[in-house]
Amino acid sequence: MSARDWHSRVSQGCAVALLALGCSAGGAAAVDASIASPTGETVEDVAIVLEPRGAKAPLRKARVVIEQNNREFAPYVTIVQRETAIEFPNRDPFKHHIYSFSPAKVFEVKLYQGKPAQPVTFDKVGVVVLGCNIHDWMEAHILVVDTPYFGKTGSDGLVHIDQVPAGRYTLRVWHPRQTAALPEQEVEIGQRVVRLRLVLSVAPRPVKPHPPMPAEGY
Ligand SMILES: [Cu+2]
Repeated sequence: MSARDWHSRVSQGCAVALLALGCSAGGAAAVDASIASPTGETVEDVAIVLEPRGAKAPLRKARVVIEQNNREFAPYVTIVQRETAIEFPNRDPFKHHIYSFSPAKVFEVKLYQGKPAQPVTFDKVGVVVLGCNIHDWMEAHILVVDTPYFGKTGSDGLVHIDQVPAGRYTLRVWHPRQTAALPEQEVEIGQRVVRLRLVLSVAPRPVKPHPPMPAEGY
């Protein structure tokens, strides 16, 4: 899925409230967002992405790690800027074999333990779904974006994006299990904190029970 496709479908049922309020303490521009479900529950792992509408955003090198631990990926959702290299250390005492068939990045790291010799660089914008050949239930999502200004909500449904230069941005909202996309919108960032209150409908994560650990340990 390309970045353009994220919001090709506009949600009819989701309300969006956008408010710009008050000066931030240090005059630095920032975005504070809270995301709730239509019934008022907080929503975790929602990506909030700000793409500059003018000049290209600078590339920021970040060290990003997605672990395999207790036969799960952690974290479940990762957002990175294009060209970011991600490490996939296996913390389990047995092997994983991770892969993606997503057009934004097709790759696999074959049966391995410990830390693979090379990180994987994500050079195309889009969504990458990770799986594991050994453990069918393992699943994680990488959102590759063309900007360093992004964040994702914690379990409290809140996200804070700091140090955003003043200017006009396209705001995108995304969650891997959203049932309808929110429309993108334009946001003006100045010497104020932009506060967003968003409503997003997200399907529950399917419960995929882990089979008991076999005696040989995988
Ligand atoms: Cu695995």
